[in-house]
Amino acid sequence: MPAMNSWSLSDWGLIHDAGGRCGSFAFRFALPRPAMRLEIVNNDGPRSSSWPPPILEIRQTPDLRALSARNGGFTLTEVAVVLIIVGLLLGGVLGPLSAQNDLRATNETKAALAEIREALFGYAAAKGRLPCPANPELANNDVSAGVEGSYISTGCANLAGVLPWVTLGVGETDAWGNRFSYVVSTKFTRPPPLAAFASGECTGTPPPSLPTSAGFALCTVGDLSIANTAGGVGVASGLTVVVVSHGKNGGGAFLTSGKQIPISSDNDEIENLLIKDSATGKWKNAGFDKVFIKKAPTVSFDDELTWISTPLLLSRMMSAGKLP
Ligand SMILES: [Ca+2]
Ligand SMILES: [Ca+2]
Repeated sequence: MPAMNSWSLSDWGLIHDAGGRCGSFAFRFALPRPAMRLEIVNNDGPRSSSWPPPILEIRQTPDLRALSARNGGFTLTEVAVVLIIVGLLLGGVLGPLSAQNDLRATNETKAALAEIREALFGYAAAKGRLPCPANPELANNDVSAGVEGSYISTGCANLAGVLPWVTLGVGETDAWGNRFSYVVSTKFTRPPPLAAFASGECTGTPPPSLPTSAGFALCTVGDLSIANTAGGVGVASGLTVVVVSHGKNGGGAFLTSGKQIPISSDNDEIENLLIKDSATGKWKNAGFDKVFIKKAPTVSFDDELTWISTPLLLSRMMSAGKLP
């Protein structure tokens, strides 16, 4: 019989019994594997007078069943069982794989945030100030994308935007491809030497001397804070800078195109994103302005944050010899 590459009618005629007598009338089909040949048998035998003959049985002949077994052919029941097992295995494997991918992305983002924090310490030690946010709406093929915004003697023109990744020399995005939102406390963005304290800053008699190597003094305090939920308990206050990854859901994050992903409906996530102030046209922190939420992930909250407290920054500046 010629090799069969597809379903085809390979033979038809009479099937003889062991004694060589005519048995039944049959059509024989060859499947891609010879071992899986089927016969459609008319048990009425060759004497059948009707055409097409009544098909009474679809079967594999005994010798073909044996051949099928030797060649590893499968019955429908066996195939069904294998498919069920494969389905169970895939479900059991893909679920944990997805969870592992999420965990790896979260850990990569946490590591990126830790690196950003160190870069901010280094920048402050070198420049005597923290960098201004970058314009979040610039696509990353714009020469100004990722570069810190403008500032004057009193600090940054804009206090909220995205991390100035080019200025800091760190990665532009988190593990999900979204930019980090970045909000900084005004007083810590002033360039040294400081010309004058702000109103209410560093009061005392006699007034402290103005720092010459930093834009802030040991008595300067940041104005950003962290809570455990919107309107909830404070976690940290007097912060100089907050950096936010908007997590896997990316709600409110800026893409590398400069477009903002639609905001999440989670009230705690809303606290962490940026909105444009219609009055000033500047970006600012949404919800309670300058208050951010840090808490364990939930179904709708997956933001990752890092921040720098005032005492910690002052300590690093003293170690760097920038503050007395
Ligand atoms: Ca989020
Ligand atoms: Ca807020």
